[in-house]
Amino acid sequence: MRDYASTEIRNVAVVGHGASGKTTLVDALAFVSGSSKRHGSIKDGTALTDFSPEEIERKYSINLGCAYAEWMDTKINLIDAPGYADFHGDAISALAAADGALVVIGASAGVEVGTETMFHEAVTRKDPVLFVVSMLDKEHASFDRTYESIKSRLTNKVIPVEVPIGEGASFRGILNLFSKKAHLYKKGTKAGEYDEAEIPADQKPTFDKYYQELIETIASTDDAMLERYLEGQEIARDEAIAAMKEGMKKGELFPLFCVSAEQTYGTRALLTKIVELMPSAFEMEELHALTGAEGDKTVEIHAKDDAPFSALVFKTQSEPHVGDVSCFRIMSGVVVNGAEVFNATRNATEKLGHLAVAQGKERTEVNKLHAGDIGCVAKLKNTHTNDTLSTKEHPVRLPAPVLPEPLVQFAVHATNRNDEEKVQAGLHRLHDEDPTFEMHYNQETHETIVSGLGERHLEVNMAKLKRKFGVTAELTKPQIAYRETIKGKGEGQGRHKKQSGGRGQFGDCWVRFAPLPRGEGYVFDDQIVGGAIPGKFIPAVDRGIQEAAVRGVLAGYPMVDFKVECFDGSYHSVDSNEMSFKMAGILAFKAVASKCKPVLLEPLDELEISTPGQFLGDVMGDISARRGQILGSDTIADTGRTVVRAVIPQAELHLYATDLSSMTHGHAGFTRKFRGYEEMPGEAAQKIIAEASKKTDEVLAEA
Ligand SMILES: Nc1nc2c(ncn2[C@@H]2O[C@H](COP(=O)(O)OP(=O)(O)OP(=O)(O)O)[C@@H](O)[C@H]2O)c(=O)[nH]1
Ligand SMILES: [Mg+2]
Repeated sequence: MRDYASTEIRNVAVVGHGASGKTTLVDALAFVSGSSKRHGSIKDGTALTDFSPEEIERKYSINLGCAYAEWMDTKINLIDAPGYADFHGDAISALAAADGALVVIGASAGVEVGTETMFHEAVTRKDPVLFVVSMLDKEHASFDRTYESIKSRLTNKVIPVEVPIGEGASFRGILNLFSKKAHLYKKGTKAGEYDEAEIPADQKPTFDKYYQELIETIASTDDAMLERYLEGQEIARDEAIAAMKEGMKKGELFPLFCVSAEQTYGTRALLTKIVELMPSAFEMEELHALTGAEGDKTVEIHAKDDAPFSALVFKTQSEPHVGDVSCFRIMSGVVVNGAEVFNATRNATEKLGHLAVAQGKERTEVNKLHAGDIGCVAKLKNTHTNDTLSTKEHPVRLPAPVLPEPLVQFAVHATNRNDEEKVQAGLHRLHDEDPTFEMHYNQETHETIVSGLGERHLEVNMAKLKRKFGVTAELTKPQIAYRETIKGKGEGQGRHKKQSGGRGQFGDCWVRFAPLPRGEGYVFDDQIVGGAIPGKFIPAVDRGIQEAAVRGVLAGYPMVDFKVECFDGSYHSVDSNEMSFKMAGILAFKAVASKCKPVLLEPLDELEISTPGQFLGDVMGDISARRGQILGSDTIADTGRTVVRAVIPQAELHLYATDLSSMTHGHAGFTRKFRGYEEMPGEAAQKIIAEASKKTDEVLAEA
């Protein structure tokens, strides 16, 4: 491959709802341009950017994928983003690596939730957006309906630059409004070849209508142009394109194109427009990065070759037999094959051996890459997704894209107990690749918890674990870390006495229990006067009580938030020792705690749920059904959405993300954070207590 300078590079993220045809489009664009040798397909498992076994098996994208199309002396880097919400993290990373977005919309489905999400992400990032109506050959395809759905649900600044001739089975061409020509396709077209023709007579009214709309819209972006247009002057193609590009940059215009990627119809015109309308990598807006490992200063980063090298690693992926493959976007400077670079995020030096560009899973070695380009490299030792590569002389850290928080949790257990360590190591590696997949150990329930963006996300990661690291693990509903406390006061004795020949054991203590406010833990108060218990044995009483409290008195959960006063006792000058007083403490706990109105505490989370108004009733009703308490709600005027704040017991939140999504057809979102512990209401608590005693009985029966 030849060298491409920053001005000759376009970086485009291909985003949209699940199954809208993104991967098929990326494959077709790379193939039609001649940069990829084979026209792959999802059905055959040969699509360029869906090459992992997990993707081939499931027939949807899981990881972002990199490809390129060389067209009009330009290298178009295409980053294929997954569409399903479970893999939203990679879609954000794709946008972070690109300078513009193709938002793909299936012509039968129209705008869907994922289209809205990704369009808003792109607009928020101030990326120029180009809409692509895909699958126009499919049954029930409708250009008009799709166009209307964009206007009503996304933006009324959308403007068609192409209009299809025919739809569904009769889709056979496009009206190219800029060139004022028709592109006519023949059945069996292999690589987007078409006959250019005058606008067919039966299409003339359609053409006239959309042409007028296009030119008026473009002209109205500039007063001088509008004046000339109103005077009846022609707006030249180049001028119109330049104005449209400018309008896109400002977020005032969103052009719309038409394709059937499977048949390669419309792909050549789209490639041309990507080159003409998307900003070059050189036009990248300046970025602000932190310098040095400590990040003490901010610097401006420009896509210039003569600046120090800096690059954002937007994806790492480990592959058996290959090692880690890292994809990076160069933000400034050039990089040569074999260069030594510095990872300031982790304070590690890395060597870029076999510097390459990726066409799906194929990597082609290159000598040099310029500012703004996208490259990849294998076998970096310490570099993970979202790290910055730079140089030792000019270490910088680029702002990492903000990825969504994982909200779905499962406990994970190695299928084979001996594999526990390998499972842990594998899960860590999966997190390094995908920061939206997390793991932690819950000390209270002794379980490893994995969290992700959805059930499908976690299930796919278990499949990756098996294939990449050769171990299997199962996901189960996580145990809830209940606790116990007391609501009443009480006092009593713990007396341990044992006489078994030789030297005996003797310890005796009197204690008072009282509840403490939530979150205060445990307090031990030594009130012994006159040496009723010798000072050296008192800590043993405390330890005994703490040891017994770990197992509670109701259902085996740790008892918290209570105070113990040790106010009396007795000892034996020969038989008393620490062990005996610890036993006395244990006995005292058992005797007293159960008399002090013990209750179960449960962990609660605070949620902020954002939902469109029409689902509010269902969302609220569901919160009550989950024993939740609504704290308040706010309606956001310009979006018509309501944000509900509620406190819900963790025990009722397993799979909430899935349930909320099906309740609102994917339109609602939420955040969740730990709120604290509260007393569990009677009926629910009784169930947990009954379950615990059943478990104890089973253990006893087995013994
Ligand atoms: N008829 C027709 N089918 C298409 C076309 N493009 C894609 N498809 C089919 O639509 C399905 C989804 O296509 P993909 O390319 O995987 O869609 P995607 O947007 O990448 O999906 P995710 O990665 O899961 O978000 C596949 O079965 C494709 O074969 C098209 O132009 N015409
Ligand atoms: Mg895909």
